[in-house]
Amino acid sequence: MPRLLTVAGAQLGPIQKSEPRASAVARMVRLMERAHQRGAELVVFPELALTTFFPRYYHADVAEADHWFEAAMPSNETAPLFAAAKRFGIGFHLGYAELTADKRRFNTAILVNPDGDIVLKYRKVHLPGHAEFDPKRTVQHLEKRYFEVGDLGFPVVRAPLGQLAGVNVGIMICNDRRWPEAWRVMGLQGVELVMLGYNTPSMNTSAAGFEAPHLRVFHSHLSVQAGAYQNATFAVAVAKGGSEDGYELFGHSIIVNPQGEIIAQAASWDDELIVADCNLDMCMLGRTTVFAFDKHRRPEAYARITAQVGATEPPVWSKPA
Ligand code: CDT
Repeated sequence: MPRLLTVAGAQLGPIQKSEPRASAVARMVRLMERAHQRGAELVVFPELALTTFFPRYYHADVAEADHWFEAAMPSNETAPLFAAAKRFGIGFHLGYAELTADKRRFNTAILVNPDGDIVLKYRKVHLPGHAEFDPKRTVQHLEKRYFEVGDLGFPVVRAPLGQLAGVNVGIMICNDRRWPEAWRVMGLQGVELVMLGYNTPSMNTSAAGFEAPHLRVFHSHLSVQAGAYQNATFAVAVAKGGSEDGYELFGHSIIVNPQGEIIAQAASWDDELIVADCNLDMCMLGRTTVFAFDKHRRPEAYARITAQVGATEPPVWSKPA
């Protein structure tokens, strides 16, 4: 019997600044119902799925942004998601801004099973953007202001999902997908399904230079497809899309197989489900051949990966005397 899991990516259209959480949650519950009708056993929602992508807004006092954060999970406002999971017998992945009891702030995502247990929690490690207001930018990207660097590493857990007794699942968030280190740390834990939510603007508005808009989607897909292939895992990469109060997010959610092929892709910038039957046995080909890590990896040659952060200049070549 193949190890089959039917997975849905639940892309969200824009969430305006004025849209209350209750409204976003109602949209998400509708997507869970439709996912269930289409046979999905797991629904993946985007990064910071309950609100607009608030790191574009500057608050001098960080605590003024706390209304964008969740101090409890579930809360009264998010409880309908947990109830829907139980009603439809479906697991879900949710990205949200987490405010801890001791006032620490993280960009977090969780995997919840149909019983309402939080099976896995991840806090974003690679925070893009900047910590201070940048007058040169047309849009701020203040993740470094509002969030601490995640302190949970890149955990993978073997958990029952759908009809399967155990699936190796991991979570990364948005910018993490661009970093091969994140994928490999999960690959080294035998991950079979990476869930990742993102909010990526269509334009790179950093003052550092022009980036052609069509390359933005290319780089996103390139990163997810390479990460999945090189670590022999499925990946579900789910976006918010469309214009949030005039700021465009590029959508293009995808599900990718362990060969790096896109097997489902969103075609709108609205609330949209993409669904794929994932045969997890497909992970075996890569991990027993080209990417049989135990046979082929050479960690003794990789010391720089953990010893060094920034790039250094190489030695200058000179002609032997
Ligand atoms: N949310 C998030 O991490 N967004 C970033 C934008 C960075 S611009 C290259 C991302 O990597 O998509």
